[in-house]
Amino acid sequence: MSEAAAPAATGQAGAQSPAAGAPPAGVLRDWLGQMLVIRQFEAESVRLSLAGQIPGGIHSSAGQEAVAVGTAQALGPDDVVSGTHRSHHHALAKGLTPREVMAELYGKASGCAGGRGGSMHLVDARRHFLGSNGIVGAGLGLAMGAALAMKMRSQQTVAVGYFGDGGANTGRVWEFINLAALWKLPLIAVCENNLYAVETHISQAMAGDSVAARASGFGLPAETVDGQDVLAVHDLVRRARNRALAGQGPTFIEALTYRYEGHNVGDVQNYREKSEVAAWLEARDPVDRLRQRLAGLGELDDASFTAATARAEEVVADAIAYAEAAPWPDPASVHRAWPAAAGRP
Ligand SMILES: Cc1ncc(C[n+]2csc(CCOP(=O)(O)OP(=O)(O)O)c2C)c(N)n1
Ligand SMILES: [Mg+2]
Repeated sequence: MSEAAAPAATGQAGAQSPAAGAPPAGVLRDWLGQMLVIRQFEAESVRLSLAGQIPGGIHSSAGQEAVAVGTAQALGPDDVVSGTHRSHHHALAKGLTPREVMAELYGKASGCAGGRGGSMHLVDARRHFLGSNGIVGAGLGLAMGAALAMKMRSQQTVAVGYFGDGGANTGRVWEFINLAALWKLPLIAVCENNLYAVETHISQAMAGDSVAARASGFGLPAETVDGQDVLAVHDLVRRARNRALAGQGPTFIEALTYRYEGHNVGDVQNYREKSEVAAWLEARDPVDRLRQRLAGLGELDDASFTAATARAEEVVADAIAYAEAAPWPDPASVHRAWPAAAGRP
């Protein structure tokens, strides 16, 4: 399998000089801030769901922040992103505001989908976020369709389609990969391999050496990346985007990552040991690793990290206050399929 259950420490603690071509410290501090906002957003969305404030299902992305931020930061503003059922991090990293996303979780009119969708139907056409998606593996097909449109229109843009290790065990994912490779579409397929599909560990569900190895049979570049290392993700997506813009077609990325919460709110998690979660937090946490990298460069002290954490808490508290005060959708508008708030592609 792609990854043993017990993680090896691969952090960059103690690094003393910036890697060649690495973004400047100010940029990395911004990425850290984004990851802290996502982490806090997820903690609060789980808390509010348990408290009955948020209707519908919530799938926390805590632990997977570096995949979303590293990917989004390698994209241009007109590049398209298509998500999964676990997509708060994808949406926030693509530029949807915590206010818009939190209001959508609450079902309020000022949510990014006008309160019609909730967590699994986040959408923002103006920011080219095609949406979270409750159908496992399907979001990649939307990204593939967007990539086909881009190619037909000779646009200098790419489409990113996310899916999970569970999605990689569905036939549709490989139908999309097959056509994207055949037609050399500007698609970046990002598999977030967090080791679990609901309660099933990947070792019980997936044949072969890795998801990337499976993908390479379709004749496209397929790489595995440490999804807890935001710089590694960013570098790989940047290269994939350059390939796509040069007309060289799609790239397949398997990002090795981990979810700290259960599959969804309410999951009692009797299929894994608490020690496994603790080991990932201890050795591979993406927030901590970026913090350690910046600290090793002399670019982040403890007080600055504490201040960044406090800022993230403020941003999310403001989003919750905004969502709670926001109006409900007008029942008279229920016949409209696409609320104005979501924009039109
Ligand atoms: C087509 C389809 N089959 C089954 C489900 C039920 N389901 C929801 S999430 C999930 C597992 C997804 O696992 P993975 O793709 O690894 O994503 P993760 O939850 O780990 O982010 C399943 C089977 C679904 N939503 N859609
Ligand atoms: Mg999974």
